[in-house]
Amino acid sequence: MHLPRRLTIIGLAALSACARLPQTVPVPQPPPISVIPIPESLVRAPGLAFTITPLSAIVADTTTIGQRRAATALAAVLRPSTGYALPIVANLDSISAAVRLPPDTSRRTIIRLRIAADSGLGGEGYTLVAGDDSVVITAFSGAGLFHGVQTLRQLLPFGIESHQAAIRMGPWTVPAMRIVDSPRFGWRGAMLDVARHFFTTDEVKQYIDILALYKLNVLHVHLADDQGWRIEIKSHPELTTMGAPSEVGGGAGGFFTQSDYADLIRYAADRYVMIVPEIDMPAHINAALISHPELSCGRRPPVVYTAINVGFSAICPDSEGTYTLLDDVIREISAITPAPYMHIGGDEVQALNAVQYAKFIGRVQSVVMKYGKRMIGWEEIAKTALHPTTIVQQWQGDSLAVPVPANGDVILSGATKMYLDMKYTTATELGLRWAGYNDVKVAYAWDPATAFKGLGGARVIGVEAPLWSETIRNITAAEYLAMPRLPAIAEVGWSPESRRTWEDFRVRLAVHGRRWNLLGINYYHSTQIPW
Ligand code: TNX
Repeated sequence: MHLPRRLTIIGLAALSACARLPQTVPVPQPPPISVIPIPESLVRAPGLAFTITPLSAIVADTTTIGQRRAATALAAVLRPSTGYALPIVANLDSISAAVRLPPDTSRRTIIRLRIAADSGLGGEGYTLVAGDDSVVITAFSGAGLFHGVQTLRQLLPFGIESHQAAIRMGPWTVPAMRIVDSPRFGWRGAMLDVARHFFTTDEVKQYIDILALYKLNVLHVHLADDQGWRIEIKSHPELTTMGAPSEVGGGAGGFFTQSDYADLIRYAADRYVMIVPEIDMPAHINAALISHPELSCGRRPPVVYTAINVGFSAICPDSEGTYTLLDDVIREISAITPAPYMHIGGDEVQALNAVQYAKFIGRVQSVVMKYGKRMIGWEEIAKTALHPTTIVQQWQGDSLAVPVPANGDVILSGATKMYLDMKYTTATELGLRWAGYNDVKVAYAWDPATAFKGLGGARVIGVEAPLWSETIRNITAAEYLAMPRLPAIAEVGWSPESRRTWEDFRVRLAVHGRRWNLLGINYYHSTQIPW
C-alpha cells in the first residue's frame, strides 16, 4: 500500500507571519506503474509528467483505419472520465474553436498516434514516449498503436476507467518515460465455450473488451458441442432450429445468426482481436446429430443432451453424407470468417476406432484447405497424418503425448495452467477440477519455453486460455473464472520471460482490481493478490 507522501509547504503567508509553523498537506502521488502485460522495456525519464488537460487533443490521421481505430478507442476511454472534449485532429491547427477555453485554463498537451514504416517493432509492437507536453505512440501498424493505447490507459490513474466524470480521481498524469514494447508470441488467445451455455453477442463483446485491454489478439469461439449448435448455417437451418434451443442444465440455449457473427467479427477487428471459429467434430457433435440421426452410424437416435459428460457422440466417418454436411458447414463458416483459420475440434473421441478417426481428420482437413483455411485441432489430431500447415492445440497434461510433426505449429493451452474453468481452490463454487486447482500463481508462474515436454521439433506459436462453460451461465460468472487468470496468461504470452516475476506481477495486478470495479468486471478476490 502506497501512502501519500506529505509535502512540506512554506507558503508566502507563512513566511510573512513567521511565528507560524510550516504546514503539511498531502499531494496526490502518481500510482506505481502497473502495466499488464509488463512492457519489454520501460525507462523513466527525467522531467515533468505529462498531464491531460481540458485543452488536450488526440492527434491522429484518421483517414487511415489503424489510426482511426486507435484514436477512437483512446477517446472512448478518456472522454467520459476526464469530462474533457479531447478532439481527434489531424494536426493542432485544425482544432475547432469549440474546444478553445480561456487561455489561462490550462496548457495544451497532446497525445499523438503515429504510424512509422521503420519502427522495427514488428506487426504489433509500439513505442510510447511520455514527456511534459505530449505522449507519442509510434507503431508500424494499427494493432501496435492500439496496444500502445492500452498501455497509456493503464499508465493513467485507475479512475480513467470511470464511465462518468471523475475529476477527483485525477490528475490525469503519466510520468515521463520511454517504452519500447513488442510481443513474445504472435498467438495470444482466449477461448470461450458458447455451446455448453450460450452467451449473447453483448456478453461476448464484454469478453472481447477484456481481451483488448490485455493485448490478447485471438478469440477462439467454441460454436458447437453436444449440448448446443450456436451458429446459423443457411443451407442447413435444421442445425439451429433443432440443435440450438438447449444448453447444460436445460436452459433456453440460443445461437448467433450470421449477421450476429459478422457484428462480433467487426467489433473484435476494431480491437485487433481475430475471431477463430470452432465446430467440434467428429465427437462433441450430438446437437448436430439431433437433426441428422442418419449420420450417427446406427447408434441410438440422438436426443437433446443437457448433462456434461464428454466423448460419447460421433458423426459417422464412413457415411458420405457426413462430408456433404460438413462441407456445407465449413464452406459457410469460412466465407463469413476473415481469419485464415478453421478449428475442427477433434478431441475426446470414444466412439470411433483409430482408423476411422484418422480417415475422418484427413477428409475434413482437405475440406478446410479447399476453403482456403489452415486447420486447427485439439492435440489428438496429431495421431493422424497432418498437412504441415495444420496447427495442433495442446491441452492435456504437461507433456504432449503424441509428437507433433517437426516444424509444425503448436498452441499451448495446458489445462493444468491455462484452463480458466478449473476451480481456483477447493472452496470455489464454479468450475471443474479434473486438471487440479489453478489459483492465480499457477496460471502465471511458468515459462512456455520449458513447461511442456514432448513438443519435439514443433514451434510454439503462442498460448490460449480456454474457458469451458459447463458451470457458467452468464458473463458475470465467466468473468469470475477469467479474472484475474486471463491477464496472467496475457502476460505469459506477451512479455519477455526475463521481465516477469510473480512477486512483481501480484502487486501490479492488485491495482487492476480497482479498474475492474469501475469497468463493472467481476473477478475472484484471490488471497494471493494484495488487493
Ligand atoms: C475437456 S479440452 C474438453 C472439453 C471440456 C473441458 C472441461 C478439450 C479439448 N475438451 O470438452 O469442456 O475438458 O474442462
